[in-house]
Amino acid sequence: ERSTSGFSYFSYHTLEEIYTWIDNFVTDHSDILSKIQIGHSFENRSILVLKFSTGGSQRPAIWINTGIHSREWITHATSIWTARKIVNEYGKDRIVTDVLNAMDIFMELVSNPDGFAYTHSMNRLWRKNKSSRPGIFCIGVDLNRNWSGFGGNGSNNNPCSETYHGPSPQSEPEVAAIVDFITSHGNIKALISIHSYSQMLMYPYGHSLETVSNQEELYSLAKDAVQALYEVHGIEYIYGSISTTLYVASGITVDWAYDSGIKYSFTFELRDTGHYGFLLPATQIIPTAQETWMAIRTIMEHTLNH
Ligand code: ING
Ligand code: ZN
Repeated sequence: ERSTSGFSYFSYHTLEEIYTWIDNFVTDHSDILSKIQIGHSFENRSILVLKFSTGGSQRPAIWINTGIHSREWITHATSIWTARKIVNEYGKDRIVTDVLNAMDIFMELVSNPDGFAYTHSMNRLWRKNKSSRPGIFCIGVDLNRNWSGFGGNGSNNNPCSETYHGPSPQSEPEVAAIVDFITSHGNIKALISIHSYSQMLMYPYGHSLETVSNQEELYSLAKDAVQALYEVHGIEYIYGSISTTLYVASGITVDWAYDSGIKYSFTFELRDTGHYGFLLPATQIIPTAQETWMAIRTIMEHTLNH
């Protein structure tokens, strides 16, 4: 590693720094990495995905995204560390090696680039995207309420709400880019959408208390993943379906993914439980990433074997 050797994995970074890191990282590891632009944000920023692949074509794949909510800075920092971990472990760790010999991994590090830029320039606690529409005074749509299944309980019709679902499903370019990519790929087996904070690992549904058909499998996989996470630094996560563990929420990423045929759809809420909340100190980036990695690895292994 040369071009990324000056990058600090112990610090939070701006959008520009992350995008520069992506370019350098892809250059350093061009044998297994490439960069895909899947769309543009409302303010016309590139929406980028890292592809980890050791060959083949349209291999079954695992999708991971972070930063749907721009203020959840620990999630971007975690996926950057995780990307490097995957590259470093390929050929060393049995599970990473087996996964990458059979599957591809896609990682969208900054799923809401406009919001993320705004958290650095204007408002550290901005959650939504930055879309605006004629006649509507408030800015932004909640990108975790804008998926199909849209408009039910736990979403809001008021554009000034933090959970505003937007004018129609997939109205937001940041959501449409993911839907189009995953749909046209057609072979995504697992989806992991990472938020903060609350220390939870959850699966569908969010929109109601209805149980999914493989709920027992998802429960036991979540249990194993949370155990693996706990063993790293003793951090406790709760787990279960979104609607029973957290609250009812409609139009969310993982409900759309599950109903699109992705049977392993999970969402994390990373550290902490509220002491620092969204302002998690940078000293916790590495430990958070380390423990989260063990849970992600558990989900990847199960996906590979099923
Ligand atoms: N909380 C999530 C929210 O969008 C969530 C909780 C995550 C609900 C995943 C549904 C699915 O309300 C945060 N912190 O963003
Ligand atoms: Zn969130």
